[in-house]
This record gives sequence, C-alpha cells and structure tokens, in this order.
Amino acid sequence: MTLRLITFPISHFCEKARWALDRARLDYREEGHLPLFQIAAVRRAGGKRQVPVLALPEGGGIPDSTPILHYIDTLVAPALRLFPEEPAQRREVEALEERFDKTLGPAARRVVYLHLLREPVLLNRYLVHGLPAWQRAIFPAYRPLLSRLIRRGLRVTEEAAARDEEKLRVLFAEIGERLADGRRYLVGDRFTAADLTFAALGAPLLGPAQYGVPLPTLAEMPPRLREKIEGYRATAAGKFLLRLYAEERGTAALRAVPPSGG
Ligand SMILES: N[C@@H](CCC(=O)N[C@@H](CS)C(=O)NCC(=O)O)C(=O)O
Repeated sequence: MTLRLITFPISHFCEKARWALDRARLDYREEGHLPLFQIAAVRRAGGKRQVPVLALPEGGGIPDSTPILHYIDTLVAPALRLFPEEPAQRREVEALEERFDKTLGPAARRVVYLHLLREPVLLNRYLVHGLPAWQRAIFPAYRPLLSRLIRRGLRVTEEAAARDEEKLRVLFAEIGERLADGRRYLVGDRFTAADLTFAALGAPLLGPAQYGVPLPTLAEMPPRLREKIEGYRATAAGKFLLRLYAEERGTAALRAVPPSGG
C-alpha cells in the first residue's frame, strides 16, 4: 500500500503535486485519468471532482495541490521542506502560492488551451501520456467532446485569453522585478513552495523540457502559440522558471540531502 496521486497527467496543478512528491522522494504511484473519468476515484479518496487528490494508504485522501504540499512537508527532512519555519517568510510563501494558484494557473491554462484545442494531432499525441491503455485507446473518439467540455468549462475564448495575457504580463513583470536584485529564489535563500508553484503553474507558457510528462516541442506548436512561448522565454521571470526546472525538477540536486529524519 502506497500513496496514490490521482491526476490528469498533463495538468499543471497535478504537476505541482507530482513535483513536490518527486522532490520528497516519497514512494507513490500516479493514477492518471481523462477528464470525467477521474470522478469515481476522486470521490473515493474524499474529493469532489477536481484533481490532484493524494489518496492515502490508510484510506481517504487530500484534495487540492496546496494541502498536498503541506502534507508532504510533514513527511520530509527539514532541508527538503517547501514552507519555511520562519513565520514572516512562511506567510510570504503562502501568499505567493495562493496568488499563483488563483491567477497564474487558470490564466496559463486558458491561454494555452485557446491554441491547442484547435490542434487535434497535438492533442492526440500529448494528452494521452500517463493514461491507462483503454483511455489512450478511446482518446481520438472522445477528443471532440472533451474539447467542447474544456472550452465551455474553462470559458476558453479569444476575449478571456486576451484578458489573461494582460494579467500574465503584469505578473511576469512583477516577478522579474523581484528577481532584479540577483536573488536565486522568490523568498529567502532556498527553494520553496512559491518557486515550485510559480514554475509548475507557469510551465505551459514556457514548455520546460523537464515537465513531468512530455509537452509539445516549440517546433510542433501552432505559430501564434510558438510566438507567445518565445516571448515568455525571453522574460526574466521566464528564464527563472526554466532555471528552476533545469536545476530543481530532477533529483540530482537532492542527492546530498537525506530522504527523511532530521
Ligand atoms: N485549486 C486546485 C485547482 C485544481 C484544478 O483546477 N484542477 C482541474 C484540472 S487542472 C480539474 O480537476 N478540473 C476538473 C473539474 O473541475 O471537473 C488545486 O490547486 O489543486
């Protein structure tokens, strides 16, 4: 019996939880689903319908990426914790995480879906990683319905995406200013939940090579989306995000740290 992370594998909120689990080097199994097919597993683990949910070996589970990160912190050595002990720093990390959850996550998702939902070949290729074989097999037939569900559920329109891009421009500029003093992390002098959340939730806009499941390459992207991604990659915040993925998403950086205990 082990931890089970119930996901849509491609989802950046799921990537946030998966990164935290990988970083903690906890023994877990990812259980990927297509939208709608997750509901029974999510309910069994105590959630409503959204993923990620971390199902616990003793029964029940933890819905929502933020409580999942807090739970993981209770299982790891202090050096690996994502939330600082020091109260002011902790509050700052929690406030940034909340802001990224509320603003960055939904905006990045809508901007990318606006372009990708028009690309059946890319959807067939990239939305199937990490799914059980039967869900992969039905994907091409399910895709048109899924595209309609996503478009309607997330209100994916040109107008909404344009408003999101403006929010993202402001947020990326703000993060760039914060980093202008040469700091390596958003809060304090080490990697925290603020960095992880910024990187995971912004990842669809940057396409980092180390994302937990394969993402379309720049060459495969439709031209308008490619142009946007190149724009984000050129910003200070975008470069920071790609550095976090390159340096922190693998396990190499963590090898010096004991997996548990003091
Ligand atoms: N606040 C949640 C947001 C998670 C979220 O938006 N999940 C989406 C996928 S990216 C979802 O499960 N959507 C399915 C639904 O709402 O039915 C978290 O941080 O975990």
